[in-house]
Amino acid sequence: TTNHTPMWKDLGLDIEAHDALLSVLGQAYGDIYLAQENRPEGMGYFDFVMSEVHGQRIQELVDAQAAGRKVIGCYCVFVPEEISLAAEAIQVGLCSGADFAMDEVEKYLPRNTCALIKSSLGFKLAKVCPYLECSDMVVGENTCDGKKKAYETLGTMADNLYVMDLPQVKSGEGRALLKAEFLRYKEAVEALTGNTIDAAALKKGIAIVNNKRKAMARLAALRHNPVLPISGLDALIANQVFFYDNPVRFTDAVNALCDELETRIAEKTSVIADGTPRILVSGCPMAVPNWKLPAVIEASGAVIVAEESCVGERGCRNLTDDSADDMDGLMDALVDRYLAIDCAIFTPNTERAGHIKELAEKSKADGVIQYTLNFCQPYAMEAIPLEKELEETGLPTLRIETDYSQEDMGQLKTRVEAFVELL
Ligand code: BJ8
Repeated sequence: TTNHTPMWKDLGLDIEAHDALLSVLGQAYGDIYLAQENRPEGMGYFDFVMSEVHGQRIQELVDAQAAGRKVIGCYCVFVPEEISLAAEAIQVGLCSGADFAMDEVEKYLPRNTCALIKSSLGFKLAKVCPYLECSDMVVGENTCDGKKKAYETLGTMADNLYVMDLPQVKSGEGRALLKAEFLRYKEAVEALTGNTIDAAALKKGIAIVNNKRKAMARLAALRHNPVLPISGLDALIANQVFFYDNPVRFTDAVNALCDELETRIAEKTSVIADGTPRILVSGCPMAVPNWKLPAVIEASGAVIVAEESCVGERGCRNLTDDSADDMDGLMDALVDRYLAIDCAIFTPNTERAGHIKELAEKSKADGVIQYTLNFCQPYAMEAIPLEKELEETGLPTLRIETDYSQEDMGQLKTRVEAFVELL
């Protein structure tokens, strides 16, 4: 294997802290992922990508930069990768799925801030994220209050932060704001890259991202089968890798995996025994390496068959209509596609309940686990009426609020096991 340390040093990473992070990550991946039985062979690709998450992929980004391309890091599925790609930029998700440098973080953010936000700042303060350090531009978005205020703090530490405003209401005015912000983003990306985006380039960007989302929709649909060809944990890794891999190569890998899963279904190769309770997980996004709750669920004798999450269906669900041939038509199509995302920061956010019910039905879920990060008001608030609504349709639900620490593992296991036993 290549020694990536010189590259990490060049990026300004704290090598010692970074080594510690990688060893924890590798250990967790081995314990949670590689220990699973009867995995599809196609997961080998994702195992490799995960093993090289700070290595080969970063080398690719650095090489692309040497060849004149730009890297854009982002924290939310509202940042349109189609536009980034249209300017030949590479867009990567910035994970924020682990606690790091929490003592330092709490000098800048209140203790009662969600783990995802704390983690994003922790990775910056500890200098352990090569994606963040190699990004030419980092995009923050005005979604929840915690994130938008934390970006003000991040902005004092990074000179390449670009903040995208987002509507909170899906009205005509809200749509106009999103369109104006996507146009402003397009200009910012053009200025960053020196490339002008025309309709043909945008169409190409839309096609690449549509294909990636189509592959994920195919994977999601295969999990609806009673013969379950893949675990929820493995599907989650595909959903997580979605955010930082080369999009075309990723799409091919997911489609190859899906071919294999189709064969598994035809041959009745299931990863579960008949009667295993099927769970839909709904709520906050799970960024790498946040595998805590899924690992607990799948160790408790249940299996996850769908994620109603931005790292999952909410993020991938809709395609962009690419039928227009002019810039304005394509931008409108993009705005419509993104405005359909039913994130809890919107008010009202009535479509989400329908989506969860539909997904539960399609995936033949026996129960829904609502996953909320501690102190995440938007998802915690929605969880209460959602629980009522789901239970009225006969779907048992469990509300979990947790963070990235291991402190509540015992309690988490007990609650999940008790819920699974009910199903
Ligand atoms: S579109 S879900 S990726 S904002 S967990 S930071 S909401 S306090 S992540 Fe999200 Fe975009 Fe919406 Fe999706 Fe705030 Fe809650 Fe923390 Fe959250």
